[in-house]
Amino acid sequence: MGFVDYTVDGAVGVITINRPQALNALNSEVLDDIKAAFEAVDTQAVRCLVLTGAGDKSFVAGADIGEMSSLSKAEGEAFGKKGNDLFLEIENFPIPVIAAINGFALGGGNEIAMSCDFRIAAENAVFGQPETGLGITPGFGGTQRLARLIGPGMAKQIIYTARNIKADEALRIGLVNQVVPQEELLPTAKKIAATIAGNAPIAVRNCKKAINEGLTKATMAEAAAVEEKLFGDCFESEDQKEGMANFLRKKDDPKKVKHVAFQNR
Ligand code: CO8
Repeated sequence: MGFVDYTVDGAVGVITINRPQALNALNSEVLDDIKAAFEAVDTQAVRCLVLTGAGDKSFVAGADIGEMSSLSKAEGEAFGKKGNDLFLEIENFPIPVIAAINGFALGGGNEIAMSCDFRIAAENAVFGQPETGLGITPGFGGTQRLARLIGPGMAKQIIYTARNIKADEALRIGLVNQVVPQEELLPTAKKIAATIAGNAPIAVRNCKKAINEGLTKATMAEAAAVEEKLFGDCFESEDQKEGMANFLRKKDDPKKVKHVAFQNR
């Protein structure tokens, strides 16, 4: 895929948006390549993904302003839908996706990061929704995901002012989970991904579904029902049987404790 690289290390996959000459800005072709990369992931063998940008300056500096500059109303709506459809696919991707933010995450860059399960940032990361300064609204989910992540008041201030924020502020307001030096970014994200990949894959997937689907429900009772169903489903898995048997063996005889190599079934 032209603008995207994909590598696999054990059960962890790394998808790298690779258009550094334009700070990894998202044009239609890049969006198509990201979509193809996600669709090519073997979600049985790979249990967690890291999404990052090529180079040490930019994660993604937004949607491609050159491509957007001459769009008609209908074309603008279609371009927004193309991004939104892809970012929904990422948000609902069956295995977790961690954004490793290695620099600018502006506009569509912040929006693709927010469609991931959580975000780890390098110290040089810069976040923002510059759209109102360009005469548009955030169009790849920014008005929706930013408000849900950091609360409507903080999201409105960031979006209306089009002000960029640095990594420390992003950490303080809950946009990212952790900030690390640039050289530690990928190793940190991959280490977290490997920890996730070591846990029971069906349980991890069901946790992702339970949190995502539960948040769409209007009442806690409806959300709890989502959790109950996914919790119940785990009891059909071999991994639940082995995971719990391992704990019980350990109670009988601590020497019987072993690392559970979950089988994803
Ligand atoms: N689109 C296209 N090209 C870009 C973009 C971009 N978003 N960002 C950077 N580039 C290009 C530059 O044009 C430049 O190319 P060239 O070398 O050919 O001139 C190259 O990348 C390097 O950039 P700079 O020389 O500008 O690098 P600086 O270090 O001086 O500045 C910045 C870095 C501050 C990140 C600066 O490039 C910048 O402000 N970029 C634009 C950031 C931005 O406004 N992003 C938001 C775009 S809007 C958006 O994402 C909306 C999403 C929803 C769309 C919905 C559709 C309807």
